[in-house]
Amino acid sequence: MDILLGLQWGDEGKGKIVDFLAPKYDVVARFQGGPNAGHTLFFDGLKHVLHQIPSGIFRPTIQNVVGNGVVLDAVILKREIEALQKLGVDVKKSLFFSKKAQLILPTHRILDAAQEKAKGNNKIGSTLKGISPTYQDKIGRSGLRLGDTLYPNFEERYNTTKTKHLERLGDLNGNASESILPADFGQIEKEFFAAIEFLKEFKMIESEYFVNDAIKANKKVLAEGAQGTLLDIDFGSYPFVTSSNTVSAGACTGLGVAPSKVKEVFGIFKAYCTRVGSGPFPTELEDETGESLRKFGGEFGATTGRPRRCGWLDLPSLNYAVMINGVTQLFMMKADVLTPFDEIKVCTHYKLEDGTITDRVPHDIVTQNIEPIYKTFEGWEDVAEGITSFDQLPKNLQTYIEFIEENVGAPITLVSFGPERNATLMRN
Ligand code: 2SA
Ligand code: MG
Repeated sequence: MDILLGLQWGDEGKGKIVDFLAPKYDVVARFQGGPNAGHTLFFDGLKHVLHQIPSGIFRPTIQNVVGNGVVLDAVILKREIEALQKLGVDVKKSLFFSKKAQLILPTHRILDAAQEKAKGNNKIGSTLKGISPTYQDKIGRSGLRLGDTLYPNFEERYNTTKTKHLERLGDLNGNASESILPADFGQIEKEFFAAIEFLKEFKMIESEYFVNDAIKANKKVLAEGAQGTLLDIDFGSYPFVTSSNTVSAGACTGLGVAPSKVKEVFGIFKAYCTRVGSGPFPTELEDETGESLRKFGGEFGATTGRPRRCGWLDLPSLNYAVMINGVTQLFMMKADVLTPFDEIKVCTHYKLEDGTITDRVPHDIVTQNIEPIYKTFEGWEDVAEGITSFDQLPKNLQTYIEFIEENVGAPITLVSFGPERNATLMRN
């Protein structure tokens, strides 16, 4: 099994790369996250955003697995599936769900919003898709799983869970007298149960057996990460993180595949940085340069449409991500977005509040006021589409790439300089 994941705060371009690599794989599997993800694919002049469905879905020979580590919103999933069916994708044939995937209930979404509201100025900037409350129930051992929908007592279990959620909601808004549920909640529930019935027509499987059988049969499996390493529940800038393990180890627990079965770990990063939601971002540019990055890079949330915060590449955090994930190959995305700039900066070290200069990420990154130390590079001209070798890249871009490789200790084997499949250079 190979793993592909983001090394920054998500939105590195995983959707494009899975789609690009897909012909080499038989199985593409998601292992964590849920509808908070937005994986954007471009082809034939068409843009398509996937949220919960693996990015191999557009290739008819690939089996796409939603693993046990994922949290699923049935209503959003139904919509996603119907949109794909309209495009002629045979979803019923090629999509498989783990019976162990956790279900996002309508009250989880409402709880997410209430939790954020209760945090006030310290809100996480969640996507409000119910991710955190659903993982809380998973870890609290009271969640409902997709396989539970197959039993006659599902509705009863749903109602028990809902009652607990209403109590929590009451606590969160100080037991205010106004109703804690939206007026149309009855309709929302109806849609939820309709979506559950709809999903029963799809393949619900014991995905850990499915994936391990595939590996045993010498099929090639690609685990597709969502969000990014710096949003990992353990290693991200806690508490400004998502609620799952986004790192390579998460692929093992989120699919039931042993570490000894992992071969390549592909780490994707943008030639600069973006972050959506709250939390520390040492190289953030809150000026015209940041504005230009957002404009040239089209940096808006694929799920929520929120403008993304933008800044220069951050090597201490990239290094950290390479270490935690055991990255074997680096993929650099969006090199074309930097072409309008005469000067490009890269943060090589952090200066901490006490004056210490370090290339390591401090545990208290959330409370430290970090000053990035930059090295400046000259900009590069446009990259021609269809190039086939590293030498054909602009010289200054070659210098930039070589500098990153030297400082991060993993080879950059793929460079992407546009959204289309042919704006991609493989170096081996
Ligand atoms: P959540 O909803 O509980 O997972 O939010 C917690 C934090 O994780 C961030 N997060 C993301 N960051 C980047 N991209 C994500 N996916 C969408 C996209 C996001 C969007 O592809 O653009 O459309 O806004 C994603 N999902 C979660 C989130 O911003 C919080 O900081
Ligand atoms: Mg995204």
